[in-house]
Amino acid sequence: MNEPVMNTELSAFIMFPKKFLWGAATSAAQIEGAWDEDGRGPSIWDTFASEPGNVRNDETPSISCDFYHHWKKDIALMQKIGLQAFRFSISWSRVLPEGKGEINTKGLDFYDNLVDELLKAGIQPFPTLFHWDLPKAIHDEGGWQNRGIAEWFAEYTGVVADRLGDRVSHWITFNEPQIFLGFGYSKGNHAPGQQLPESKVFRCAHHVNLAHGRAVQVLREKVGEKSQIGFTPFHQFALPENPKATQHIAAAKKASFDPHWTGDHETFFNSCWWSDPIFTGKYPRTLFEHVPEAEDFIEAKDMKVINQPLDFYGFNYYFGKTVRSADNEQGWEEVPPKPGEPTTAFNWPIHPEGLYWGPKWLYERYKLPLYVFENGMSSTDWIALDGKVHDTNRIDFLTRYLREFGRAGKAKVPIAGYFQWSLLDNYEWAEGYNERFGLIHVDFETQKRTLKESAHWYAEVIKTNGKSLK
Ligand code: GCO
Repeated sequence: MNEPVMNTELSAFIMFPKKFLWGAATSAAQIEGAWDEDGRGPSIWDTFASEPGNVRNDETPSISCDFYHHWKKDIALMQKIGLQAFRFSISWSRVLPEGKGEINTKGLDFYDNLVDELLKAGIQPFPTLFHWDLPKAIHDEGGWQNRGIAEWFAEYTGVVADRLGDRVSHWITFNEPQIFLGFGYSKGNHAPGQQLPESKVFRCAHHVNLAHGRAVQVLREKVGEKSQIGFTPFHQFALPENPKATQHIAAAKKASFDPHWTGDHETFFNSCWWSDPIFTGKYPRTLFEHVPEAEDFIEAKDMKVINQPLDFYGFNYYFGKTVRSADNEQGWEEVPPKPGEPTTAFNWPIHPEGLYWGPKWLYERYKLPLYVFENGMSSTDWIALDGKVHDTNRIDFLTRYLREFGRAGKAKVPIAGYFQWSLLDNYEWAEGYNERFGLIHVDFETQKRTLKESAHWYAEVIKTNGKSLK
C-alpha cells in the first residue's frame, strides 16, 4: 500500500466538484429477502443457494436484510447519513415471475413506492436492471446461452421503464458482467454453478452485450434523452510499482487494457472485452484468434446494437495488482505482493491508488464522466460492549480510497459520484452472511440496524463535500 500523497494541505491535492453525488450501493438478491412473497418468481440464486454445499453454511438469500419490509426505515437511516443517491437493483423475477409475459403488479409497486419515498427524502434513485439474479424460468430456457435473452431483457426493461421512467433519471443496465459469467458459468462457484468451456462463456458474454444494447435502445425510446444511462463493469487495474517512474506508469496503463491482463482471474475478466464493444463498437482484435467460434455467434448487425451512446462510465473497484515495465513482448510483468501486505477480512489487498489511476485512464480511453458504483471493504465488525460498532479500519480504508479519487478530480478527470459498497451488511453470494461490508450493521436474527462509526464519518464527508477527508 503506497503512502498517502498528501497530509496537511489536503485541499491542494484533492477536489470533488460541486455537483458530486455521494451515495451507497446495494443489490436486490443481497438485501431484499421476501423471495417468494407477493408473486415473485424464483431466481437462480434462490435455487443455487438452496442446494447444500454451494454457499458457506448453506445460507440463502431468502430473508437477508428483509429490505422488502424495512425499506421505509432504511430510507430514514439513509437520510441520517445524508445520502444523496442510492443504488439498488431490480429483481427481474419480482417484476416478471417467469422472466417474460405476465407482469407481477405487486412487484412493480414495490419499486414504484421505493422510488417515490427516495425522492421524497431527497435521495436520487440509481436502479441497476441486472445484478445477477436471473429468473429461474429464463435459466431453464438456456439463460445467457440463448440468444433470445436479449429480447427478453428488452421486454423486462420496457416494463420497468414504463413504470419508473417518469421519475428515474439514472439507469445502470448491468453489474459486473465478467464476474457473474466468470464465477457462475466458468468457475461454477456462483449461481447457476456451471463450468462451460471458454467459447460458450464468450457466447454468453456476447448475449449480455446485446441485451445491454437492446436495453439502452428501449430506455431511450421510453424515457427519452433526459435519462442518463451506463453500466458498471468490475475493474482490477494494473498499478505501477513506482508511481513516479514514467515507464512503470505506461506499463501499468497498457496492462490495464491488455485483453490478456486477467488480474486474479481468467481471460474474459478484463473489462475491455465489455467496454470496448460497448463504447467503440469493436471487440479486442484477439477475440477471433482466441475463440474462433465467435464467427458463428457474432452477427454483423450486432455491433451497432451493442455500441449505443452512453452518458457515463460507471465502475466497481476494490483492489488492483502491481506491475512494472518489462523487456518482454507485452511490455509489463506482475510484481509479487510484499510479505505481510495489509488485507481486509475477505483477504483482499488494499490499493487506494487505483482510484487515481483507474479513472484517469478510463477517461482518456472512453471520454465520459465517471462514477464509482462500488468500493468498500468487509471487516469483522461486531457490536461492542458500549453498543457501538467501532470500524475504524473501514474509515481508514475509505479515507485512503476517497483521497485518491479526489486526486483524480484535481487532475481534471470529470468525477461525478461515489457509491460506497454497501449501505447494509448483506448476503455476500457464495460467502453467505460471513462478510460484513455495510455502513450499517445488521443483526440477521432480529433485523436490528446499528449505524457503524463509519456511517457517522461518511455523514461528515458528505456534508463537507469531501473536505473532511483529512
Ligand atoms: C460484486 C457485486 C457485489 C458484491 C461486492 C463485494 O462486485 O461482487 O457487485 O454484489 O457484494 O462487490 O464483493
